[in-house]
Amino acid sequence: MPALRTAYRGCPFCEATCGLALEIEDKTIVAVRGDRDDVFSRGFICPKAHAVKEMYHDPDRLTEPMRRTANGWQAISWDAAFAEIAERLGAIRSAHGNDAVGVSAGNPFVVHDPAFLYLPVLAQALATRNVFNPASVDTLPKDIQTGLMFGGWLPVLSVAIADIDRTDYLLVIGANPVISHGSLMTMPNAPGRIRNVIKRGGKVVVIDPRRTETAKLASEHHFIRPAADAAFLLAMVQTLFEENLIVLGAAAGLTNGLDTVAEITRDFSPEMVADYCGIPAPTIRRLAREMAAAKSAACYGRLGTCVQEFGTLASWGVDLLNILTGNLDKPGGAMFATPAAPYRALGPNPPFSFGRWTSRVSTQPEASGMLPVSTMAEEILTPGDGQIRAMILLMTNVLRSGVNSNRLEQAMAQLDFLVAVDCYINETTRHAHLILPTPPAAEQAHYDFGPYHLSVRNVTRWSPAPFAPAADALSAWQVVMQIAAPQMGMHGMSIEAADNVVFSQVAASAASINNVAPDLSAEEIVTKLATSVGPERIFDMLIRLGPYGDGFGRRPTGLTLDKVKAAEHGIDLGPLQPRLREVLSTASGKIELAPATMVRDITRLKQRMAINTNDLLLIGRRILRASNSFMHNFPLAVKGPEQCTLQISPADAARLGLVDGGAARVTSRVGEVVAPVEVTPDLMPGVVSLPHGFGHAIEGTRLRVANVHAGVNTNTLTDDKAYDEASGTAVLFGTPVSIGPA
Ligand SMILES: Nc1nc2c(c(=O)[nH]1)N[C@H]1C(S)=C(S)[C@@H](COP(=O)(O)OP(=O)(O)OC[C@H]3O[C@@H](n4cnc5c(=O)[nH]c(N)nc54)[C@H](O)[C@@H]3O)O[C@H]1N2
Ligand SMILES: Nc1nc2c(c(=O)[nH]1)N[C@H]1C(S)=C(S)[C@@H](COP(=O)(O)OP(=O)(O)OC[C@H]3O[C@@H](n4cnc5c(=O)[nH]c(N)nc54)[C@H](O)[C@@H]3O)O[C@H]1N2
Ligand code: SF4
Ligand SMILES: [Mo]
Repeated sequence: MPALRTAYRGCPFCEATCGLALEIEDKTIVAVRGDRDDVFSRGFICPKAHAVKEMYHDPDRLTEPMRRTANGWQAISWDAAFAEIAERLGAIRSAHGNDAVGVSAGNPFVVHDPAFLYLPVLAQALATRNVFNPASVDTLPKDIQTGLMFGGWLPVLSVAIADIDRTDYLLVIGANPVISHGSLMTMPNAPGRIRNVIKRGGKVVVIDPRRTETAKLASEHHFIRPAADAAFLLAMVQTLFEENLIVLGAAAGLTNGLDTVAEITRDFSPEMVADYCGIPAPTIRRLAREMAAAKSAACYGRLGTCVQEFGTLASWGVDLLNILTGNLDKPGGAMFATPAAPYRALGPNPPFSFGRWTSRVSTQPEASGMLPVSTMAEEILTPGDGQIRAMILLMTNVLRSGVNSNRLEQAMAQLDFLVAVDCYINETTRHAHLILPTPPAAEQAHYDFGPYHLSVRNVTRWSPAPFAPAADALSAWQVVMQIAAPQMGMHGMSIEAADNVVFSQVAASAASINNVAPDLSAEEIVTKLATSVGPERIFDMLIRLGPYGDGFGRRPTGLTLDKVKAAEHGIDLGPLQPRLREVLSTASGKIELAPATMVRDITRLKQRMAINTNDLLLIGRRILRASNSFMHNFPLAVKGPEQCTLQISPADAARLGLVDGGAARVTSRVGEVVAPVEVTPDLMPGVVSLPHGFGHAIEGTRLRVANVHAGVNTNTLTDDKAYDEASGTAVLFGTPVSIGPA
């Protein structure tokens, strides 16, 4: 009889960090359950957790490097693949300069895989400005807003989080955590936590153009016109000023620019914005008064306030409300997590970098060293100095996730050299010259580094690998190091040796800030961590240097990675703690309430409000059982009724001659799709919704399950010329479309 065992591991498939208990029989995962003893998730999981099993056993998943040849895909050795990459990248860089090679990291690379720690190594090795990552798809407005208001070099990891477990009033705008399970807000069991706010006697209000699954659990929901959030939130702030409801709380004495905010919001009274938003003025006033009167309150905005025409202004509005109702840094308000392995222990905290350079073609600003993904296609397609001629894709299916995918497809097909670190031959990787597969979550250890910076409770947990990977398998960080090392002049060095060089620099940077003890040297860090390697060594260092850490022996009862590993269900480090003064790192030492970027962008908002069109607007929708594009090859994720439908309100359907179950032709400035119609009162009139990540069943992929549940690709419709101009973020929600029966 094969041995039965239970392996505990965090679920890697979103930011919620749920603990899993995998039932394993020999080499087979027989069941995926929630770990009831997990200190944070307490047994909760969502259907995506089963993807650990489905992916591990997926016969379409690649396990060895593949090379595209005239006769199809051929397996090649890792050595041959790395030799070809070193040579081709070297040649392209010497002929065309460093910016000729671009790097784009996808969602799994930064969420599931510890290799994200090595993205800066690769970017530095290539010395390219053309670096894209998921934050440059979905987070830039929040990142830039947080950076400009609070400072710090990696603001995406210092976002103020709604303290949902203690709040009396939660305003959710443009997020659907009941399906997404939260983003920039780490909270296992989002549905339970939302219900608990109401059970405690609190209130949850949802503002969304769709009556979402979250809206259905909430106390109250209001439809809003897509991209009207900035105007709506500024009108709430205007009410606070007009009715003398401003309280600064923990931010008192720590703000600049309050008068500017007062002046700007004068032009955004509820009466002035009501028509544009689709929310009556008395409702806007009431919500502002309620939020001000609540014992504690927090406003939480996510994708709906980011991937839209006024993402930076909307993100600004979210935190203005949190600050000006006195809820910043207050239990039950908007607080900052205190992670066990803080990014700030990596070294000095340079100022937030924004607009140090701009993209070559459409001059979009850099933020924290990355460029908006909206610029990728034009940077590849537009000839001239600095044109991208080679790309390294790190777990991203950009031809399904990127804006205006037909244009991106043209771009990918034209590259001189395309390398994909990926384990599928999908819509994007089929264009690659080389595909380098790395082990799935079931064969990989992990630490939820990013999510714990954004967590509603301070916790820590190590995820060991349930299975050992094959002897010749390489983890993504090793693949990244093998690509980077020759470009840094480290030819022929072993991965371990190259990693030692990198780590000695990391340790020197960390030691330079003396956050534990002045006598802690880089040598001591390197010596004490000499037996480990890779991401694990960096996590160990950060934990030991972090606020709960052992300080490399100086605080003997403190945490080390070994202690974290020993607690297989995680360690609870308690509720969020006030820490505004520690987090705040602007040049002035104050919260900048009115950064110039936002003040300038107000003119554009006013112009848009003046020419408000009645276009039909397309927004997105996430599906419960799959993450973005890559789970559609798992039978559990796609079984049942068609999920990729065009949702439309009964009024619009009648007006346009569409019937439920029929087909609609949807056309935008850049493309067209034909999608099945789902008529539902859950959509605001004037708004339609399609999920993203679909549109499979094309020639040349190896996705046998996805291809029979193909759906349509909504990013055929999204427009790469539509930006949130303050951040360069592509508009994914709010694309004008025309629709008719097909
Ligand atoms: N219209 C519209 N477009 C959107 C969105 C939207 O809401 N609407 N959402 C956007 C958002 S928020 C994001 S983050 C992006 C996400 O877009 P992407 O970052 O492109 O994510 P996926 O589409 O899931 O593609 C993940 C890729 O990683 C590979 N992969 C997955 N797991 C592993 C693994 O363990 N190992 C290896 N080697 N490879 C793996 C998969 O094969 C796939 O190619 O999409 C964006 N696009
Ligand atoms: N099941 C599942 N979970 C996921 C993912 C997935 O694909 N599937 N993807 C993961 C990723 S990569 C991310 S980034 C997170 C995203 O997490 P969320 O942001 O919570 O996810 P969305 O469902 O995109 O929620 C955005 C909401 O904004 C609404 N919206 C659209 N336009 C507007 C607008 O102009 N204003 C307002 N107020 N609302 C608007 C949409 O109707 C939607 O309800 O989810 C993660 N979790
Ligand atoms: S909510 Fe996120 S972390 Fe939890 S089981 Fe689902 S996908 Fe995994
Ligand atoms: Mo995302």
